[in-house]
Amino acid sequence: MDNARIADTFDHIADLLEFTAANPFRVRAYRNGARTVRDLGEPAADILADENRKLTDIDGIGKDLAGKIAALVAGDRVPLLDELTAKVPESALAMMRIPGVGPKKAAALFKELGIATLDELRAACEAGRVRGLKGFGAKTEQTILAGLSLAEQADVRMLWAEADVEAQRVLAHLRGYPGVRELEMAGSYRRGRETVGDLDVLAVADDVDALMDHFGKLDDLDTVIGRGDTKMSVRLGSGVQIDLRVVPEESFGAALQYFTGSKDHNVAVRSLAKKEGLKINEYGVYRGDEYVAGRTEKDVYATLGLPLFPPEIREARREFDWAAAGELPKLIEADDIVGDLHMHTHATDGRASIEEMAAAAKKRGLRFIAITDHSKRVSMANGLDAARALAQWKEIDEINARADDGFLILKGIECDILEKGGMDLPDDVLAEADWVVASVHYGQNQPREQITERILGALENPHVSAIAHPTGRIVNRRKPYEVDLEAVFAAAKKHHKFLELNANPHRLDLDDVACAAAKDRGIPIVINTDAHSTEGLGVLRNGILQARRAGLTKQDVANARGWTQMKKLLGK
Ligand code: DGT
Ligand code: CA
Ligand code: CA
Ligand code: ZN
Repeated sequence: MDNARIADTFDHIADLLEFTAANPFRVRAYRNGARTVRDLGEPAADILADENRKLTDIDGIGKDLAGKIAALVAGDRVPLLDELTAKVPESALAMMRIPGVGPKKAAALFKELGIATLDELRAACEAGRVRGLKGFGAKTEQTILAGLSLAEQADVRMLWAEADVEAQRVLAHLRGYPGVRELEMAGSYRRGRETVGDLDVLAVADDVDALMDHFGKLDDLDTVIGRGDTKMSVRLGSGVQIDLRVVPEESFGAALQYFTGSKDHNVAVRSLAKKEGLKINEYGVYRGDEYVAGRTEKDVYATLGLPLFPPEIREARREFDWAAAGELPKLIEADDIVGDLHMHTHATDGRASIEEMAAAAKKRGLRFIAITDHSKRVSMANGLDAARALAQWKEIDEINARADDGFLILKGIECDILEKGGMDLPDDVLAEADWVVASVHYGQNQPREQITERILGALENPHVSAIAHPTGRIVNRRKPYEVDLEAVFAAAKKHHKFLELNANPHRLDLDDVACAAAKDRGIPIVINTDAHSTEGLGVLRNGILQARRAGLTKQDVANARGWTQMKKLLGK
């Protein structure tokens, strides 16, 4: 079992423990364990296999967790997990992922109303039966109903980043068969959508049957859903479905174009073909019965006078207008990014020191970073008060003074926007920072006017540089808070502020549509990782995909510039 799955298992155990009202310290031990394993940076199995090393040498891994990791790696059962699973129905667990429910409320719903499925929960809320429970009200019922649709969707769509792990594994496995001549992942995965329903892989092979046999030998294969002459579908243990299609060489480009989608994009392509007297399908482009193209995607689009659209913009939004005008944007790439302006250190809830974060960022090719630990309102994360923030910035000055490599660390902070409005730290403190990202972490259920006012207030503050994760949404888990984005755009524009595209695959906030809208209004986007560890810097690619889906170019992204240029944009 790999680190990600071990971490998921620990999170799952923590969920179950919470549901059964276990000791909170025990719950936290599993949560921390999950995080540690997820960020390990090398397979836990490798450490276990090395007789000179011990898992218990790692911070946060005690004897108990180490034993469970060993069991999971060996494929053994974990008795605690079996015990807990027997006590809590899986469907009841799904309830606690609904925003506003949580483990305690889920347990109450289960024990007192006998609600064990999302369907039953919806019915109970609609019938007004839930508001009678202690700790629940009519408002809770509404929140639950709103969250239910998200929870239901989360059951069927995985995050792109999760799909990526499986996609890379499947591609590597298929490449292991020597008779593969072409291999490409298509579908929503290739388009970089934030969530992916299933994986669609295309291949050209010397021997279709042999390739399918090989596909059937994938590690962690759960079921073969179906197998025909050209298509085979399987489900993995992780629940992911994969459709493999093996096509003739002369159809590969046409198939790749077709199965990359999106469906709406393809509908538009087909109607353009029709106007040209051509027919297009997954086998090729045809004039009557005559095959005219299909070997590559480029050929396919070229027969229609269209450019090779980057997959990320194939959503039937603006790509055809851009093509008609000959103005396809040159989309931003990861290498264009030179600074990362949102990350945490172990002063708050991060795991590494300032210098470790800087060294890791430098290794990734960045020229500058901002350290933005939490402010004191986020007490759970040991947020910084004025004195600690000032001390940290003094330390940063010293580190910068010692450095001889031109790498710059900005004195930053992720300052909370208080529930009642206003910033969590006084202006004279914020004035000492180079860079301030302002965040709404609390009071996310406030009415639209109130949340909007809070954010507008932050944008008016002369020391604030950007709004972090501006809508607060968590993909598949939590809807955006109510906010008037148009008003936020207008204020950001007026005060020369940036809006963040938070690259964490769970956030991706602003999303592609909102980023495109911000671009239209001339507001620079800053793509940040919000890393809590050195590995966390790697999520930049998720942000880049989302930015590309928004049609952003290097010019639209603030941190594709050096810090001097960024300051100019901020009017400093
Ligand atoms: P997903 O899996 O729900 O995240 O989204 P996709 O886009 O990967 O959709 P999927 O797996 O159902 O099909 C892959 C691509 O195949 C899709 O993006 C476009 C193409 N496709 C599938 N069915 C149709 C169809 O009925 N008409 C057209 N024009 N294209 C289709
Ligand atoms: Ca798909
Ligand atoms: Ca599919
Ligand atoms: Zn943060």
